[in-house]
Amino acid sequence: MFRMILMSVAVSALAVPALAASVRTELLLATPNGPGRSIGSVVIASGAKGAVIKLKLHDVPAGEHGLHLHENGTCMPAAGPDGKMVLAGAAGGHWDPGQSGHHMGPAGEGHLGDLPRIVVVDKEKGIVRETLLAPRLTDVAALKGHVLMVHAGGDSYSDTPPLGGGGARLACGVLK
Ligand SMILES: [Cu+2]
Ligand SMILES: [Zn+2]
Repeated sequence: MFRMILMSVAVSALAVPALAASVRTELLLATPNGPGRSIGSVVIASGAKGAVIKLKLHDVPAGEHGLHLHENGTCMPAAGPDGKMVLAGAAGGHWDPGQSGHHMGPAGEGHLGDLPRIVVVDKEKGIVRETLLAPRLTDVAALKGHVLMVHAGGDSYSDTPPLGGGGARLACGVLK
């Protein structure tokens, strides 16, 4: 009996590191010269029902903002298809390991990087204090090296209109 208890303790101790995976980043304003001032930090941890995203942000303009994982690990500006500079454009498009090609929001079957939009609760200080659940993100360690992006506008959770993910890129951070 005693040996069985010891064994089960050993097994659960081994299982803990995988369950406790987390990644984090500091979100920096996207500027024409690259990453600028910090607007706060985000931690993404694995949970029983998916990834748990904890945001502590400040100085975010009032309203709703699209939130996504983007494919690349850089927040530098880059030229868009029309040759014009796009803030944080080098981060690429929404992370889409399943190659769905569709923006369908956190409950859809499109980009895996489509996360719930965020809402500013204190308009004066631009405070965001949210804990969001992303049920489709089961492997948090796989997010490392991708970018977390906050957009200037809200997210339509659909492909139409184009740039329904929130338009311009407001702030960006590489997940570590
Ligand atoms: Cu985005
Ligand atoms: Zn998307």
